Amino acid sequence: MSNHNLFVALRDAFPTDLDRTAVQTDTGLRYSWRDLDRATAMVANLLDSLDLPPASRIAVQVEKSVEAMVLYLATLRAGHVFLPLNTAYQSGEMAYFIGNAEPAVVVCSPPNHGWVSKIAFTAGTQYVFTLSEDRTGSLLERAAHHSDRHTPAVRQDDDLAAILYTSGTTGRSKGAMLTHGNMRSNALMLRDYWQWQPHDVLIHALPIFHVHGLFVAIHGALINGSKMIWLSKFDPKAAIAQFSEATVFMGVPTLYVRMLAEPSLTPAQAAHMRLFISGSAPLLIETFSEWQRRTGHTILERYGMSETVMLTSNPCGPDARYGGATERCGGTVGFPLPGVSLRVVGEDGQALAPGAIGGIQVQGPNVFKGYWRMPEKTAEEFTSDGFFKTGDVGKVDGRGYVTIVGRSKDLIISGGYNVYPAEIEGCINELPGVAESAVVGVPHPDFGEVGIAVVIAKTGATVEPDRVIAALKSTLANFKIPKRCVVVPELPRNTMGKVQKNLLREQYTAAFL
Ligand code: MLC
Ligand code: AMP
Repeated sequence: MSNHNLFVALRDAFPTDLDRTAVQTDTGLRYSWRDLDRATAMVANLLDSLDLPPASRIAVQVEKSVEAMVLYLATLRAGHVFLPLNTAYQSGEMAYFIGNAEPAVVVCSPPNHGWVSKIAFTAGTQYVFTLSEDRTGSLLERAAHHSDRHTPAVRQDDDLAAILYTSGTTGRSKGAMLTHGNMRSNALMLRDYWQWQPHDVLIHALPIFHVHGLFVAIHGALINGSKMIWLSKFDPKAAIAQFSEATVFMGVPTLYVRMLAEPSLTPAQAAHMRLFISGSAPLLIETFSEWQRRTGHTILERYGMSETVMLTSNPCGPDARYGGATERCGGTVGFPLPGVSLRVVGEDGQALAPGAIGGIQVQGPNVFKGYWRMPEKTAEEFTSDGFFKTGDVGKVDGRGYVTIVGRSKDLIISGGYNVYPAEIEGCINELPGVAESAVVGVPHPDFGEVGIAVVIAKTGATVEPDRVIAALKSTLANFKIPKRCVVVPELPRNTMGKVQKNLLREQYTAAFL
């Protein structure tokens, strides 16, 4: 029986010369391919020694470091299921994720050990380790006692590799279950579609708790045996300075906007680069065109989701499936990737003709297995013929280019992070004196889109906008906090009594411009 463990596919792609540099960090560290192999073996052996049930969840909320990536790879290697958590999540949010996923192991930053371990042990977690970005903490201390050789656990395509929590439009977050097959097929396909070469060097500037930084970027480099230049935190000057040593950059639009503000961004500085990729949020055509003007490079925009990894991409080279098209068409997210079926459907679920706007549905080896312990929710999100309803609204033109024009899900994408208004409104509505609230997304020059909270006070009560914001800051991850709060006498409603968020969006559309 062959081993379909994603780790094996990544490990098989390591270069023959294992002493070459695999990762070089902005803190001056250098890791060879052999270092990655040995370190992942040691952590995998530690996990094996804990005698966990197969496919245990390993929940991780730590600062970005190469060791955090090693922990991810070691989790795959040991056959467990990785559950990455945004470092901005606070205790209420963490209690939900840990309670819902019931991880056997939780790894957190040393300063958070007190409150995180309390939550974890209450939820039945057996082991809580710490891992700091400076390579200290109990995880590595314990791993140091283990062998640096390890035989990867045998896993099949359908076995779980990771759970990514995505917030729900109503109710709580859902854990998207991704399999070894989902991720391996996507990584191998992108290797060809984006024409990765072994001499490529990726600037890794994104956080590693979401699909973009954790899967697209890391798998992309590893499955090509390509080196990574690792930035612990995105800094536009530092990223641009690395262009002369690198060939591939991946970012959310905010990263491109911030780099465009730097005078050091010039065609000469970008001359060594091969490919700039953008995704996770809409890339404004202004940013796309300005980047072309300032660097001579055309950004390749692609589209994906936690539930599906990558779905569509503008071409890197000629795409034979679309008459050899090579144009990276700004404002579009390109073509469905090889192996991905994408259709646009109307209200009645029937496929629409080219150019017509409707709901985007997808099918392919990359599409997830379902939501963790939510069979009904999973069934709702798939059609009877097996297509996943993305919740994005778009169209496909006559040439095959897909454009996303909106979302049917009530979602704000701020700097590449998803913020669900329902969750924020739920918190605001609990505050003293609040009768009701509506959170809407409005354009923002840096984050693309940010939330504004529109609040109604109860009769006779006074609600201070600053207090609303302060109260939210104490319970929610910082990127979810609305950038403004206004208290108004009433909300616009339709004849059914439903709040007309489109009118609120229009009213506040220029609030940050
Ligand atoms: C930070 N802040 C944000 C924010 N990030 N506010 C709104 N939206 C965001 N994305 C706020 C903080 O709350 C804080 O506010 C202030 O900005 C400064 O915080 P910071 O941590 O210093 O910010 P910074 O480091 O500048 O972070 C900005 C950023 C980061 C753009 C670098 O948000 C980022 O890395 N975004 C990438 C997200 C990502 O990887 N998405 C991929 C999802 S996968 P205050 O008030 O506290 O001072 C996906 C699928 C796919 O979508 O297709 O890829
Ligand atoms: P997440 O659930 O965090 O993985 O976010 C996925 C969502 O991000 C998708 O459903 C889209 O709404 C959005 N998204 C990803 N890439 C793009 C893109 N290139 N353009 C517009 N929206 C995007």
